[in-house]
Amino acid sequence: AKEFGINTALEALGLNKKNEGTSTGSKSIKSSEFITSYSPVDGAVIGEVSVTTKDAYEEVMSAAQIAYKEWRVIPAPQRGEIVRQFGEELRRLKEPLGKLVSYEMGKSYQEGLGEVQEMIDICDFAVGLSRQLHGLTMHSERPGHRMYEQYHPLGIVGIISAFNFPVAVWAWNTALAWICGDVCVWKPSEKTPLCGVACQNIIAKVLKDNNLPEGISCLINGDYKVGEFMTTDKRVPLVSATGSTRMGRIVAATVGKRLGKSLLELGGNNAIIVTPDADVKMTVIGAVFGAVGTAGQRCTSTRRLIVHESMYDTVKNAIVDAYQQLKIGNPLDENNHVGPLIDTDAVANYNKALEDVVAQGGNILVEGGVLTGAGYESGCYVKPAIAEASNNMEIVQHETFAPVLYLLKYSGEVENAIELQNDVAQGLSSAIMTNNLREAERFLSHAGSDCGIANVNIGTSGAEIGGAFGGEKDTGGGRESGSDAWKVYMRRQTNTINYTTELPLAQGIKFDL
Ligand code: UN1
Repeated sequence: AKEFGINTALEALGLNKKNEGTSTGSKSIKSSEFITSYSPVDGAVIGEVSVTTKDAYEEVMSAAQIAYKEWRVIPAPQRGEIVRQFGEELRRLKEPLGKLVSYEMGKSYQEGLGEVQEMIDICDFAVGLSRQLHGLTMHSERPGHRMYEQYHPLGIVGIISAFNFPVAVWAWNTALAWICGDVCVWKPSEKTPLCGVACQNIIAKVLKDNNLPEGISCLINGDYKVGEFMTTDKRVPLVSATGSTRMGRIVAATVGKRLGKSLLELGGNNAIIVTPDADVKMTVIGAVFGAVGTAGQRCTSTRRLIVHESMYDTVKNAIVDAYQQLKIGNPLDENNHVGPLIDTDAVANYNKALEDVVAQGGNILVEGGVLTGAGYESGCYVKPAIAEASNNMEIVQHETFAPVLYLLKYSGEVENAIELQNDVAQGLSSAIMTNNLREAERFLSHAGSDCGIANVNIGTSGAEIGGAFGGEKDTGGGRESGSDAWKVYMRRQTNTINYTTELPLAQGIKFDL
């Protein structure tokens, strides 16, 4: 790691061997239990982050409650100015933060930088949005009455994020929530806690430079038990959670029980449909990046390739050829395409998927396997694999967070492919490769893809921040990031004002005194 400048990056981000994982901004709350962060790149210990105790959590909540009262009355464009400064700091620290993401999570340095770029982009988006938190005006049915709606902040927003996007997903949530007038408490994944501390250090400096109170951005750390502090807490009106469908069901039930709101961003089982009119070269680039990028650990990763029988052999051969070119190794070395999985549990899931697909009748086209020897000491490097399978196999229905791609065949019309693509529990991302306008439009129509994201001649991963991001069914239904996703971070109020000296009732009801 030294030769890739990791120590310099850690220093630039204010990280030490031991770091407090509970913070209200510039103030940290001490605790004696620590999580150790190991790099999947080389297995080395990067540092330790302390776990938030219940008492420390209470301190965080007090600070957040006080901060909210101050923050919510600062005009939104001025809150936008704070987010603008945060974006500037991210520009300044893009390289060290991108490097830390790559080293702690294992994605390629290019993708680490891409993640920080998503943070910068959402900040820019939020700054503009801070002057556009529009409500509608309506025409009242009563004379001399005015009716309109406005959006007010919600309060404390809890953010639970996953290891695979250890910094960007927090930024999508928090940048919008801040301009909306909310304060945020973030629990990063216990697998990438240093990314959390690094981000908190960056925003803490901005808040301090602007003399803002402690509590606008808070950090807590630990496993699901620390997450439960927030999901069960009535003081947290919105919990935004990214992770597995299993986790999302628990969060939704717990938050729902107290009638809180949850924003869920859960698993995907994303497919690319390849029709007879597809451009094969584009298909290969989109599918390979989608399947092996981030070592198959994006919720938007391509898991299934649904290929028309007339194209099947051509596409199969081209993809298998492309897999032979893949270089697997240290993700900080820009010559490599594929880095490690997050940990050895993920490697076990990968192995299990490859066993299962064979047991369920699949045919391995590109052999998988765990790499050993020099450069692979962490035990987390695996070979991206491809299996011919059918959609109804249990393993194909399941999201395995690893670079395993299933090749499926369809015949006849594009509707048959759409049916296969929709026939899974998840509904996040989908794509079609075609130069045929009719096929593309059928895929995008009411009767087309049932996913939150549907792309034409682009793969399933790598969405821009400007659109609403999220999906249906087992993906949880939440939308984050662009478009009007900001509305979930606010409460809507309908206002009717009578400027006459009469008091007519709605619906023409007569009530004379
Ligand atoms: C995720 O995997 O949780 O669309 C988020 C993409 C990225 C975000 C993925 N912009 O692949």
